Amino acid sequence: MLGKFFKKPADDMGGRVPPGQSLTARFPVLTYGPAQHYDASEVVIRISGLAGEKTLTWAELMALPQTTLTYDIHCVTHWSKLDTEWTGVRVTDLMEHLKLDPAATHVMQHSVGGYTTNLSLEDFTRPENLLAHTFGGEPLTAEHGGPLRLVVPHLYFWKSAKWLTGLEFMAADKPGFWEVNGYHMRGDPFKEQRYDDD
Ligand SMILES: Nc1nc2c(c(=O)[nH]1)N[C@H]1C(S)=C(S)[C@@H](COP(=O)(O)O)O[C@H]1N2
Ligand SMILES: [Mo]
Repeated sequence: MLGKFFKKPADDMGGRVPPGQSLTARFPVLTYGPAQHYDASEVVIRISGLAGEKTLTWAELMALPQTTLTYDIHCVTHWSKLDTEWTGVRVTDLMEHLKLDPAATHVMQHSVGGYTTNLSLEDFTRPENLLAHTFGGEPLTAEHGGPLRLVVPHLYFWKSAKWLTGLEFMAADKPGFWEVNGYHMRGDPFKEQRYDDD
Protein backbone atom coordinates (compact mmCIF):
# COMPACT_ATOMS: atom_id res chain seq x y z
CA MET A 1 0.00 0.00 0.00
CA LEU A 2 2.78 2.41 0.96
CA GLY A 3 4.53 1.83 -2.35
CA LYS A 4 1.34 2.52 -4.20
CA PHE A 5 0.74 5.64 -2.14
CA PHE A 6 4.11 7.12 -3.07
CA LYS A 7 4.01 6.21 -6.75
CA LYS A 8 2.79 8.93 -9.07
CA PRO A 9 0.22 7.88 -11.63
CA ALA A 10 2.14 6.98 -14.77
CA ASP A 11 1.29 9.92 -16.99
CA ASP A 12 -0.23 12.67 -14.86
CA MET A 13 3.09 14.54 -14.62
CA GLY A 14 2.61 15.13 -10.92
CA GLY A 15 -0.92 16.48 -11.20
CA ARG A 16 -0.62 18.41 -14.47
CA VAL A 17 -2.78 15.98 -16.43
CA PRO A 18 -6.48 16.08 -15.46
CA PRO A 19 -8.41 12.87 -14.78
CA GLY A 20 -9.49 10.91 -17.86
CA GLN A 21 -6.97 12.62 -20.15
CA SER A 22 -4.12 11.14 -22.23
CA LEU A 23 -1.10 13.05 -23.42
CA THR A 24 -0.53 13.72 -27.08
CA ALA A 25 2.52 15.19 -28.79
CA ARG A 26 0.39 15.94 -31.87
CA PHE A 27 -1.94 18.91 -32.11
CA PRO A 28 -5.33 17.47 -33.12
CA VAL A 29 -7.76 19.72 -35.01
CA LEU A 30 -11.29 19.81 -33.59
CA THR A 31 -13.81 21.89 -35.49
CA TYR A 32 -17.53 21.59 -35.93
CA GLY A 33 -17.91 22.31 -39.64
CA PRO A 34 -15.23 23.60 -41.98
CA ALA A 35 -12.13 25.61 -41.05
CA GLN A 36 -12.41 29.31 -41.84
CA HIS A 37 -9.82 30.88 -44.13
CA TYR A 38 -9.28 34.63 -44.12
CA ASP A 39 -6.53 37.17 -43.89
CA ALA A 40 -5.30 38.89 -40.74
CA SER A 41 -6.12 42.24 -42.37
CA GLU A 42 -9.79 41.18 -42.28
CA VAL A 43 -9.84 40.53 -38.53
CA VAL A 44 -12.29 42.73 -36.64
CA ILE A 45 -13.32 41.96 -33.06
CA ARG A 46 -16.71 43.38 -32.18
CA ILE A 47 -17.25 44.27 -28.52
CA SER A 48 -20.93 44.35 -27.59
CA GLY A 49 -23.38 44.22 -24.71
CA LEU A 50 -22.34 45.53 -21.31
CA ALA A 51 -19.00 46.92 -22.46
CA GLY A 52 -20.45 49.28 -25.04
CA GLU A 53 -20.25 48.89 -28.80
CA LYS A 54 -16.72 48.96 -30.13
CA THR A 55 -14.68 47.30 -32.84
CA LEU A 56 -11.00 46.42 -32.71
CA THR A 57 -9.09 45.97 -35.95
CA TRP A 58 -6.03 43.77 -36.41
CA ALA A 59 -3.79 46.86 -36.39
CA GLU A 60 -5.32 48.04 -33.12
CA LEU A 61 -4.83 44.60 -31.55
CA MET A 62 -1.21 44.45 -32.72
CA ALA A 63 -0.60 47.88 -31.14
CA LEU A 64 -1.49 46.45 -27.70
CA PRO A 65 1.23 44.72 -25.62
CA GLN A 66 2.08 41.26 -27.02
CA THR A 67 2.67 38.42 -24.57
CA THR A 68 4.11 34.91 -25.06
CA LEU A 69 3.04 32.23 -22.57
CA THR A 70 3.52 28.46 -22.33
CA TYR A 71 0.86 26.23 -20.83
CA ASP A 72 -1.03 22.95 -21.10
CA ILE A 73 -4.28 22.50 -23.02
CA HIS A 74 -7.00 19.93 -22.37
CA CYS A 75 -9.67 18.82 -24.85
CA VAL A 76 -12.89 17.23 -23.65
CA THR A 77 -12.28 14.41 -26.19
CA HIS A 78 -9.64 13.15 -23.71
CA TRP A 79 -6.36 14.55 -25.07
CA SER A 80 -4.06 16.95 -23.30
CA LYS A 81 -1.03 18.65 -24.77
CA LEU A 82 1.68 19.99 -22.47
CA ASP A 83 3.83 23.09 -22.90
CA THR A 84 2.10 24.77 -25.83
CA GLU A 85 3.47 28.24 -26.57
CA TRP A 86 1.12 31.03 -27.61
CA THR A 87 1.61 34.71 -28.41
CA GLY A 88 -1.09 37.34 -28.43
CA VAL A 89 -2.88 40.03 -26.48
CA ARG A 90 -3.70 39.28 -22.87
CA VAL A 91 -7.43 39.51 -22.16
CA THR A 92 -6.52 41.64 -19.15
CA ASP A 93 -4.64 44.12 -21.40
CA LEU A 94 -7.65 44.30 -23.73
CA MET A 95 -10.00 44.90 -20.79
CA GLU A 96 -8.11 48.06 -19.87
CA HIS A 97 -9.44 49.56 -23.11
CA LEU A 98 -13.08 48.63 -22.48
CA LYS A 99 -15.61 50.38 -20.30
CA LEU A 100 -17.20 47.47 -18.52
CA ASP A 101 -20.62 47.93 -16.95
CA PRO A 102 -20.45 46.54 -13.37
CA ALA A 103 -23.61 44.55 -14.16
CA ALA A 104 -21.61 42.29 -16.54
CA THR A 105 -21.07 38.79 -15.16
CA HIS A 106 -20.49 36.64 -18.28
CA VAL A 107 -19.01 36.82 -21.77
CA MET A 108 -20.06 35.10 -24.98
CA GLN A 109 -17.32 34.49 -27.52
CA HIS A 110 -18.50 34.69 -31.14
CA SER A 111 -16.73 33.22 -34.18
CA VAL A 112 -16.90 33.20 -37.93
CA GLY A 113 -19.34 30.43 -38.87
CA GLY A 114 -21.55 30.97 -35.82
CA TYR A 115 -19.68 29.01 -33.14
CA THR A 116 -20.17 30.51 -29.68
CA THR A 117 -19.02 29.62 -26.19
CA ASN A 118 -19.73 31.24 -22.81
CA LEU A 119 -17.47 32.10 -19.88
CA SER A 120 -17.95 33.77 -16.53
CA LEU A 121 -16.18 37.12 -16.32
CA GLU A 122 -13.88 35.58 -13.71
CA ASP A 123 -12.83 32.79 -16.08
CA PHE A 124 -12.50 35.25 -18.98
CA THR A 125 -10.26 37.74 -17.21
CA ARG A 126 -7.61 35.32 -15.98
CA PRO A 127 -4.10 36.73 -16.55
CA GLU A 128 -2.99 33.78 -18.72
CA ASN A 129 -5.83 34.07 -21.25
CA LEU A 130 -4.76 35.31 -24.67
CA LEU A 131 -6.28 36.51 -27.91
CA ALA A 132 -3.67 34.46 -29.71
CA HIS A 133 -2.29 34.81 -33.24
CA THR A 134 0.95 32.85 -32.94
CA PHE A 135 1.58 29.24 -31.91
CA GLY A 136 5.13 28.01 -31.23
CA GLY A 137 6.55 31.12 -32.88
CA GLU A 138 4.61 30.63 -36.15
CA PRO A 139 1.41 32.35 -37.29
CA LEU A 140 -1.55 30.33 -36.04
CA THR A 141 -2.82 28.16 -38.91
CA ALA A 142 -6.41 28.42 -40.14
CA GLU A 143 -7.17 24.89 -38.85
CA HIS A 144 -6.26 25.96 -35.33
CA GLY A 145 -8.24 29.20 -35.45
CA GLY A 146 -5.90 31.67 -37.13
CA PRO A 147 -5.63 34.55 -37.70
CA LEU A 148 -6.97 35.04 -34.14
CA ARG A 149 -8.50 32.80 -31.47
CA LEU A 150 -9.02 32.92 -27.75
CA VAL A 151 -6.97 30.61 -25.50
CA VAL A 152 -8.39 29.90 -22.04
CA PRO A 153 -6.10 27.10 -20.87
CA HIS A 154 -7.62 26.39 -17.44
CA LEU A 155 -10.87 25.15 -19.02
CA TYR A 156 -11.55 22.42 -21.62
CA PHE A 157 -10.46 23.64 -25.04
CA TRP A 158 -13.98 24.03 -26.45
CA LYS A 159 -14.04 27.19 -24.28
CA SER A 160 -11.39 28.72 -26.58
CA ALA A 161 -13.13 29.99 -29.71
CA LYS A 162 -11.22 29.79 -32.99
CA TRP A 163 -11.66 32.59 -35.61
CA LEU A 164 -12.84 35.00 -32.95
CA THR A 165 -15.09 37.82 -34.19
CA GLY A 166 -16.86 39.09 -31.10
CA LEU A 167 -17.03 39.37 -27.33
CA GLU A 168 -20.48 40.00 -25.92
CA PHE A 169 -20.65 41.05 -22.28
CA MET A 170 -23.81 39.81 -20.53
CA ALA A 171 -25.65 40.27 -17.22
CA ALA A 172 -26.33 36.53 -16.90
CA ASP A 173 -24.91 33.23 -18.11
CA LYS A 174 -26.15 31.81 -21.41
CA PRO A 175 -25.14 28.55 -23.13
CA GLY A 176 -23.03 28.67 -26.29
CA PHE A 177 -22.93 26.14 -29.13
CA TRP A 178 -21.71 23.02 -27.27
CA GLU A 179 -23.32 24.06 -24.01
CA VAL A 180 -26.74 24.04 -25.72
CA ASN A 181 -25.82 20.55 -26.93
CA GLY A 182 -25.17 19.14 -23.45
CA TYR A 183 -21.66 20.27 -22.56
CA HIS A 184 -20.99 21.75 -19.14
CA MET A 185 -21.48 25.50 -18.64
CA ARG A 186 -18.00 25.90 -17.13
CA GLY A 187 -15.82 22.97 -18.26
CA ASP A 188 -13.10 22.67 -15.61
CA PRO A 189 -10.94 19.69 -16.69
CA PHE A 190 -9.61 19.05 -13.18
CA LYS A 191 -13.21 18.59 -12.00
CA GLU A 192 -14.11 16.63 -15.15
CA GLN A 193 -16.92 19.04 -15.99
CA ARG A 194 -17.57 17.49 -19.40
CA TYR A 195 -21.37 17.31 -19.59
CA ASP A 196 -24.05 19.46 -18.04
CA ASP A 197 -24.84 16.85 -15.36
CA ASP A 198 -21.17 16.36 -14.30
N1 LIG B 1 -15.01 28.65 -34.00
C1 LIG B 1 -14.78 27.47 -33.43
N2 LIG B 1 -14.01 27.42 -32.33
C2 LIG B 1 -13.76 26.24 -31.73
C3 LIG B 1 -14.33 25.04 -32.23
C4 LIG B 1 -15.16 25.12 -33.37
O1 LIG B 1 -15.69 24.12 -33.86
N3 LIG B 1 -15.35 26.35 -33.95
N4 LIG B 1 -14.06 23.85 -31.59
C5 LIG B 1 -13.67 23.94 -30.19
C6 LIG B 1 -13.19 22.68 -29.67
S1 LIG B 1 -14.37 21.51 -29.31
C7 LIG B 1 -11.88 22.46 -29.39
S2 LIG B 1 -11.34 21.05 -28.60
C8 LIG B 1 -10.85 23.43 -29.80
C9 LIG B 1 -9.88 22.73 -30.72
O2 LIG B 1 -8.85 23.58 -31.14
P1 LIG B 1 -7.79 22.99 -32.14
O3 LIG B 1 -8.50 22.54 -33.38
O4 LIG B 1 -6.82 24.10 -32.37
O5 LIG B 1 -7.13 21.82 -31.45
O6 LIG B 1 -11.38 24.58 -30.45
C10 LIG B 1 -12.62 25.01 -29.95
N5 LIG B 1 -12.97 26.23 -30.63
MO1 LIG C 1 -13.19 19.85 -28.07
